[in-house]
Formats: sequence, C-alpha cells, structure tokens
Amino acid sequence: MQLDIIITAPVPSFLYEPLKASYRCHDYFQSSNKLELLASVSKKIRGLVQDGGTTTPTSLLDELSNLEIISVLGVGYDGVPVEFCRQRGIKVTNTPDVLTDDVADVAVGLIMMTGRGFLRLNRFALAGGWQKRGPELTTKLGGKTVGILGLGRIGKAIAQRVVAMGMQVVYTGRKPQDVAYEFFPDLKELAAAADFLVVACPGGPVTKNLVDAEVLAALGKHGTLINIARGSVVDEPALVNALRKGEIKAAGLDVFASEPNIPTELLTMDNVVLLPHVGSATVETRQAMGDLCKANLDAWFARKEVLTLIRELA
Ligand code: 8YV
Repeated sequence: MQLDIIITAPVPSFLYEPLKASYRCHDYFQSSNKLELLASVSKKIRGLVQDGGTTTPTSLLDELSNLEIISVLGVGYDGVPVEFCRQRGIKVTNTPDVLTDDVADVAVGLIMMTGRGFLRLNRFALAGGWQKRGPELTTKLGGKTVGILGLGRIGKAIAQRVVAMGMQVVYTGRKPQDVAYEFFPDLKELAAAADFLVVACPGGPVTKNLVDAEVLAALGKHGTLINIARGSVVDEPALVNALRKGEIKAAGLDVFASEPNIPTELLTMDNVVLLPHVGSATVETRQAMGDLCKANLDAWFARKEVLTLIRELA
C-alpha cells in the first residue's frame, strides 16, 4: 500500500513523477482549497516535501499529527521549524553536497561580473559603445581579498576557487577551523579587510540581518558584497542605501529578502549584478537534489534511516 505524502512547494517534474510512482502525493502547493485538502488527508500524511525557500509553519505541522519526515529539496532549511520538529520527533533532511560546486561557481561568477564589470561591458558591447570608444578599465582580481562569512561546504568551495584565481581568503563563522585561511572573530573587521565580502552562511533567525549598515560601512567604498546564501542575512534596505550613497563599490546578488521580489532601486544600478536565485539551478544538480530528496524519504520509510539528517537534529 502506498504511503501518503504532502508536497508544499513547486517541485520539478523529474522529482514529482518518481514521487508519484512511489507515494500517494497530495499537492498542497497547487491546491486551490488547502483547508479542504487538509481536512480530508491530514491524519494520513507521513511525509512532507518542500524546497529551500518554503516556510513551514508549526500550525501546518500541528495538523499533520502523523508526520514522520520533512524532506527538503535544497541545502537550506531555514524555513523549517527545526526545534519544533526535534521535539515532535520529526526527521528533517536536506540535499547538501550535490549542489556545493554549482553554488560556489555562482559566487565566483558574481565576483567576476562585479569586479571585471562584465555585465556593464556586455551592455556596452551590445549597445554599440565600442564603435565610439574603448571599454572602461576594471579591477584586477588576483591579489585581492575575499572575506567569506560562513566557511561551510559552500564557503570552502568558494575559497578553493578564488585561491586558484590568485586571491587571498579570510573568513568568519561560529568558530575557527583547521584551514589555511585567517579567521576573523568579528564580521566588521572581516568586512574591513575584504575587497569582496561573500555571504555563504545559513539563513534563519541567528544570522538575520548580520550584514547591516555598520558591516557595509566597514566593507567601504572599495568593497563589493556578494550574496549566494539567503537574502535574510543582509539588511536589504541598508544595502540599497549603501549602494545609493556609494558607501560600497558594488554588489552581486543571487538571493533576496523577499523572493521573487527585488528592491526596485537595485534594478537600475549599473554596479549591481542581479540573478534570480540560480545557485543550484543546473539540470544536473537539480536532478541530483531531486534524487536525494526522494532517497531520503525512501530510506526512512524502508529502513527508518535517513541519508542527510540536518545538523540540529543529529
Ligand atoms: C534552491 C536553495 O533554490 O538549496 C537551497 O537551499 O536555496 C536552492 O538550491 C531551492 O531549494 C530549490 O528548490
């Protein structure tokens, strides 16, 4: 007999189809009458699938009294009430590792696009500017310092890449690690030392608005902010303000506080590179994430074990 699971996010067909083959899937995300759906199936639901951007309220979990596992399609689980799940004995899994390289590539892409002005130069070439004058000179990346906020798996992959480009790495995080890069206990000091401040830490209440007006002031007018983590880590109005006033040099952003909304002011700034949260958005990686998301459910229901239990529940 198939088990019942609930889907609370827009999952891609290459995950949805295999899920439907193995489970009775209830599409909460698409449902036009969510209350009715819950009234009819809530007690049967044993698993929940969401993505990294979904916020799961405890009120929904209260309805799902027989829920055993939340399988997140994504590495970030800031939308999951982890402590609540721990107390209820609900397993929470995510999809780490398989997306590390892609997300790190995007960070490097944003460093190149902001530092070397690729976006502006692309517009210049397309608009025929080159026929009128030579291109602007931009900033050499080799020798510059990248300050990484959050030296986890993705942070380390970014570090490896920028070291290969001849850049220096310094970092901050919860504690110093056994790595060759200098640790700064204080984020403001890290920002002051960095030419590029790269946000690579998890989202959630602990890191909310960590990059605030003071950190941006410390980054200074020669500094660039790169964010491939979560919009919530950066005080977005403070960032807009710092860019407007020229207090920082540039920004490369893949994530925003209220996705898919981007602050309008950023749209017209030519020192800002904006991406629509594409860190893990390659065919290969999203497939691997989908496979892992389902494998976690399968392992739980077959053997009562999960493959990637998140840290806070371990
Ligand atoms: C995705 C992400 O946007 O992994 C994460 O935490 O933010 C991204 O990879 C999303 O979760 C894909 O569904």
